[in-house]
Amino acid sequence: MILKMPLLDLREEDLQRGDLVLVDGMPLMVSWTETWEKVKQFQAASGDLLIATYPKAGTTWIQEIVDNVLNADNLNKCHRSPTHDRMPFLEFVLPRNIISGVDQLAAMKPPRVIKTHLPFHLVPKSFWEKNCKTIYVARNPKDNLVSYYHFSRMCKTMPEPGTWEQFFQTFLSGNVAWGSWYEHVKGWWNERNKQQILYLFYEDIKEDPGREIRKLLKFLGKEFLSEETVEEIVWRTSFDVMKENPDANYSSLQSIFDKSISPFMRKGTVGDWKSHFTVSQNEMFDEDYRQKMADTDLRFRFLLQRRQDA
Ligand code: PPS
Repeated sequence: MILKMPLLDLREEDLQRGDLVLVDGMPLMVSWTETWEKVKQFQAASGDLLIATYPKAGTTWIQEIVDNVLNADNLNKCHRSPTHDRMPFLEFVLPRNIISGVDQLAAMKPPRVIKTHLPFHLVPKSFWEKNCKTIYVARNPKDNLVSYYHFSRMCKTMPEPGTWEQFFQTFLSGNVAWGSWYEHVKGWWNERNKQQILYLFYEDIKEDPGREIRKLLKFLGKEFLSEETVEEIVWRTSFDVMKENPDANYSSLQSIFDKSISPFMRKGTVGDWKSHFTVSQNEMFDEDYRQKMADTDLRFRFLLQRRQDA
């Protein structure tokens, strides 16, 4: 059963930008902490699939790809409901506690596909006790930052981002919802070989979605999908097609998102940071990146060589 979000029940006064508070050391919107104990106690079931990302790293894209892969026998099933109802967001809380991710998941028969932005160390332990598979997508931090900035401007329940320069500094300090990008991507990277984690990169999917979908098929034990079906999934989950798909473009959250400020499906490219970063911001960022990434072999691509189909 799918427990749909009753979005029409939302009042404008419910949509206040929340301040951040620390939950187990991670900054989160204060209203989202109401279900935090339930999130921690969440019981994953064997076969549940976790999709984990830092915010704005390509979550919705990989969710749509995964749903297409799991419903490859009848791709129309991907239109059964919008993303947030098909694949609930574990730690999500609507204002006034109208519904939460844990409520939605409780009403859903396993195996479920579950979205989270939690850093590895805060993921409920039951996922690892039940040996659940996780797909993690990471995106280069410059584009991730830009996307996070525009999202914070248009999403009425995110903390106020301030100016571009202010948000740039806030992102570097890690005092954004779900915490530091650096800790997130490194935390998951360090665990990737200890649990069943497929670690993917936004830039790789952009460069060659068919290749990355085949990695996913192998991980999920579905290598038998035909080349033709993979090509169809690539097409169905391309930026332009998803942008027009009301079940995948978050148009159903129009009461929370102000698309006159920025659309959810904004640009979907690699390298948009170049049109935002000043020269001095870029130098500062590179130095900070160099220091914070000195203790890892995790590497990112900030630009793609090949022409993009964006
Ligand atoms: S969220 O709110 O954290 O779940 O957002 P998330 O889905 O992680 O990230 C949104 C960004 O992903 C881009 N996007 C895509 N890029 C390429 N192809 C496809 N199909 C696609 N779907 C979503 C979306 O445009 C956001 O990035 P920006 O850079 O802002 O455009």
